[in-house]
Amino acid sequence: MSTEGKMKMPDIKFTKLFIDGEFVDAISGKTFETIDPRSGEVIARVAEGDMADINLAVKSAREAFDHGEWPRMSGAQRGRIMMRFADLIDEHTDELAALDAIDAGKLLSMCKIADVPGSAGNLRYYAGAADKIHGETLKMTMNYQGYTLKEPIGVVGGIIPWNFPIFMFSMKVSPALAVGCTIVLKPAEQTPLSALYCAHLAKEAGIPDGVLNVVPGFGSTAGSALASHMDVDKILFTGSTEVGRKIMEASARSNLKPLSLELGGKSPLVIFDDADVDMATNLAQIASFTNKGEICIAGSRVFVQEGIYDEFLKKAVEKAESLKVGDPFHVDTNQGPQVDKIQFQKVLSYIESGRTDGATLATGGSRCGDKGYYIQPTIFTDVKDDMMIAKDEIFGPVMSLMKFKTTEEAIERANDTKYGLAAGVVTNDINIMNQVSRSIRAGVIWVNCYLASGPDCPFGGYKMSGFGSDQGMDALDGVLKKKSIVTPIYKTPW
Ligand code: TXE
Repeated sequence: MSTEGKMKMPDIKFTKLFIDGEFVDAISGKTFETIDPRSGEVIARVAEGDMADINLAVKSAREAFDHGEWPRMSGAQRGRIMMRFADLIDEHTDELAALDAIDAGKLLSMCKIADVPGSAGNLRYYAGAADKIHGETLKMTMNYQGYTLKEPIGVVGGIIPWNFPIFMFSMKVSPALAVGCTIVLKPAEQTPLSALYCAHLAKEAGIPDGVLNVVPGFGSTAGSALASHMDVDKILFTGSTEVGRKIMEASARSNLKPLSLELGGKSPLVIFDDADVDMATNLAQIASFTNKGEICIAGSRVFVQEGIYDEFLKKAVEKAESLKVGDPFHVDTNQGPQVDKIQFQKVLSYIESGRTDGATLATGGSRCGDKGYYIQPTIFTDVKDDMMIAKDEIFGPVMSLMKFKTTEEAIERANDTKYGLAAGVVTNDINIMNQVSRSIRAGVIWVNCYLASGPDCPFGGYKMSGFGSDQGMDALDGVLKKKSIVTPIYKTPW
């Protein structure tokens, strides 16, 4: 792997918990390592929050919500501060992009053009909405009238994964800040660095102390303490279906806090005979290999109609083999390392299961090099719907290719999954387009594109992919509570 064109490595400035506007050590004094997936070496030691620190952070967020200025200032004022926060993120693009690249193995180039500006974009979108939150007037009966008031739900707990660290941070924090909630956010243990840097920028932007707290730590300690906390009014979670279930249990056992759960996926991409094969190949590559396949909306079940199957396979293999796997800081790299050793081994074991279950390896299938967590872009053919590689979320660069005959068959097989996060359809036939997009039970359907999104595009799963919504005005509703207020029209009869 060439080091030519390598970028300057980031300075690691923020490694402590951010509670009540200050960077502090964990009460236990413990720290944990965050690892560079290019080499397996330690980048930095980060303060390890657990239940005691979560308690402190929730106390601070509670105080800021119950008595502080943030929920009480006008939406326009909050919006102005959030705009400043967004500007600061833009100004620090190089540092933030490098932090996500080194912590998660993400392409530096993508972090610079997508993840970091997208995060500033999320803040700006909701900053613009902060002064446009209205209730309704209720006519009611002869003697009474009423109105609804949309109020911030309270203290929000955010628990986020490692595949889009800064972007997930902004996706959870932005709507909550806009409506006047206060927040305790637990970043993933693999990738705590950009969230801590953002906490520093939030303070610089003027977000009052206690409004945004960031507590790195492990899921079973810090995450679970947040999900079980009696003083947390809502959890916004993105992660595995398994942990989503644990968070529901924690809510049920504590204060029945409502949840928004954005969980796993195993999304289908359905390509019809009339598609332009080059375009379809590009879309399949984007769907399966973007962010090294570590993306919940990956379209890794690729169904191709029989008429173009052979041509598609040939081109898809050529394309996969042309991808350059290597240092994500290098400008020419297309795919970096998997986030950590656990993920790396998980992906390799799925590849092994594909082999033993009888699928045919068309390309890839092995690690790259002997250092770091790099895996070749991999394509399996002869995949049966009931094989593990076709059913489970692999979260790695593995495409399962399947042939189909009719539209009805494609729809049925595309829906034959416990998940329902996303889907893609590639065709020029408007009738097929309409039929397939209405028939697949998934939260977002891409027609002749894949992964295209924006802050105004609501996003949330069907089935075991969760419930609740990220992005769009729907995410605002998730952190608001609607209250009805009723008054007599005439003098009260009592
Ligand atoms: O996710 P976890 P992991 C899927 C993907 C991946 C698998 C495992 O298939 O291979 O999940 O990844 C916190 N109470 N996705 O293990 O465990 C944890 O600390 C409260 C899909 O990293 O779900 C982290 O902050 N919190 C996904 C967050 O939950 C807990 C993105 C996610 O971790 C907790 C990532 C607990 N008991 C993985 N246990 C997507 N939908 O995008 C863990 N956490």
